Amino acid sequence: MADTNPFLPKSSSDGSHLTGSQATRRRPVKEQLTIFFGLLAVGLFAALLIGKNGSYNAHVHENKHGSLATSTTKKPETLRPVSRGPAAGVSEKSNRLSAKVDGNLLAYPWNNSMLSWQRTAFHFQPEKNWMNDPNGPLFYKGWYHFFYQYNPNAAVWGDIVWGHAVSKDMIHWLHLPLAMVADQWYDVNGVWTGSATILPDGKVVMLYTGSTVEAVQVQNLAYPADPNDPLLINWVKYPGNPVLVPPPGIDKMDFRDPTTAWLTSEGKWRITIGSKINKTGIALIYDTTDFINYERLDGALHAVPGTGMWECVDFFPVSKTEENGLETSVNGPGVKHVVKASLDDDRHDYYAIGTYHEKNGTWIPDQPEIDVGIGIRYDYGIFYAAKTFYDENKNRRVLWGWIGESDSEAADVQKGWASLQSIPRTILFDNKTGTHLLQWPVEEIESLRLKSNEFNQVTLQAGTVVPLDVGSATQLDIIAEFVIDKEALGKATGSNETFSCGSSGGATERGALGPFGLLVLADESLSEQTPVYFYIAKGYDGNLKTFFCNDESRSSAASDVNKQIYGSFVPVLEGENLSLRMLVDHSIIESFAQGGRTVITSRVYPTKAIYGAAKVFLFNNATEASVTASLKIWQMNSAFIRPYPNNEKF
Ligand code: DQQ
Repeated sequence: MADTNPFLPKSSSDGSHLTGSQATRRRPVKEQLTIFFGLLAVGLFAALLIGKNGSYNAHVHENKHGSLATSTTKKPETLRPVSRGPAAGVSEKSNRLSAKVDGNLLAYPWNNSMLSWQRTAFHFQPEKNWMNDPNGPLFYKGWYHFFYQYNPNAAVWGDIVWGHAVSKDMIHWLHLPLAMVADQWYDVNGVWTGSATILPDGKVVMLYTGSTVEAVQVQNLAYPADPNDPLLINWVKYPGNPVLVPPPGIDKMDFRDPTTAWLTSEGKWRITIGSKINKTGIALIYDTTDFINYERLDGALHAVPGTGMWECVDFFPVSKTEENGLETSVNGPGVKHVVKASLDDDRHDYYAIGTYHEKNGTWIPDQPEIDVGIGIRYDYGIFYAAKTFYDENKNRRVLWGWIGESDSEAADVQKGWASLQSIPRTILFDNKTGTHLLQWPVEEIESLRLKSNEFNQVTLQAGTVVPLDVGSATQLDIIAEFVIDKEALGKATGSNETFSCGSSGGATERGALGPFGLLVLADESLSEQTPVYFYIAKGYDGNLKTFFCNDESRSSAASDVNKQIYGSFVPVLEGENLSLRMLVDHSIIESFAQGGRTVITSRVYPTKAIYGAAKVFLFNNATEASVTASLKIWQMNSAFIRPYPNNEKF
């Protein structure tokens, strides 16, 4: 089965997710709410329909497991911006949800047992309080180092310093003392995001943004106090800081997040820094020989009108021919370059693949229609401020991303922590599509796999739910393949109706060829469930287009949780089966379709489907096609992330 449609819509009426999300990003709030309530109504209607025609319930599991529509969210949710960050010149750092009905805030009565369950077992998180962006990841003298934006004082954004942890495998982390605190005039308002560069002689250079005493964003230089210390415990801030201040024409609050430096053929180091000019997102570009003095190049590495402030820009090479990562300075034949920007306006990470022109320090996207900020995202769920680094230990490029909460800030305060990091992902150029990257959890995660269950060739008739007996189902690694009935594919009538995950009714919206996939973190009665699924849409022209979605709308009985339907188009090429990998770790679900071409991260907060009550099901909510599924599901061990044991060392 192949999706013959290219990634891009041919016209704006194509209605793919791409077009939808572009439009949505610029829609006024009032219009979004109108659409939201409209969709809610459509969803309820679809749920009613399923109940009415009964086909979903026709299967033998009907009575036991009910339908996907068992507990459609009935209460409207309101997204309320909490303005903490923007006033400080950075993106809003609080989650934005408060559920209101008739003007009253509906706080769910979370108990300690529910909140404790939400803490993850193998994702990186500090022992307590708030975390956001990954900073300066690197491999040094046998240790992986991870730094992160951290509030040591509360479970909300503020008082930002650099947390620090080390690991031998990027999975089993040991917390170290704070690496850098806000103790200088040039970073007293926050030690913000930065990146590491490893020089050819092995020295480590760290560039980071400081928010000064006057809230001006400046770039600062820091380096390890003792290069012989593999743990890099102590850091020295260069006494001549700041090394860069906002250039003319750039607002003092729009100049942040320096990248890892790469070498030019002249032997200079080059970095890029995110900014905006009016509504144009821009990556400013500088050369340096000593990391102290900088020369700004004319123009920009790249700029895209309408995309707003670019945070946490990343720039790195990928190989067109080899299945390994490239060191940041690598250039030449067989190399493409990726630009990624984190859009402050919509809080998503967008990338594009293109060609770097070293001479004038510019980069041109291969396909301007899917340029940075208007095309492909790393992740269609919650995932922001991501950063890659080259891991010389294993010759790979690894991506880290900050995964926020989608519960209420009050619940974060109650549980005493907020935010996770993704499982680090290896990143490769997808030479089959030429447009996408492939993201995949680092192989070390497999060391946590415990006992497994295999399910081979399970037939899922249209409209069925099949329970999978895997025992405890809150820490899982799942791989699955789906083969859809060929006859049904051929017979299905094409339609000119457009589909996108976000504007559909979610897993309850039935088509001839989908949705089908897995229900995770589901209770026995399916009153709580998170469907992760494929949906195949057939156009009038007979072309097939596959979507990969997560539907959080029934993930929790709690009203003060932001429940979304996420997803996007996923290219499926001739000869490929539909394939899926999922990491379930308490309140996080990371899902990878087609080898990591399309990725979705969800945060979900069930109230019943927790501990021993959490279960996994297969489902096929198509009206026509049967699907055959084969899966392997591993229980996952904890990574036992804890403080570094030898505390007297510090
Ligand atoms: N987070 C940092 C900024 C960056 C933002 C502040 C992105 O440096 O732009 O915590 O989340």
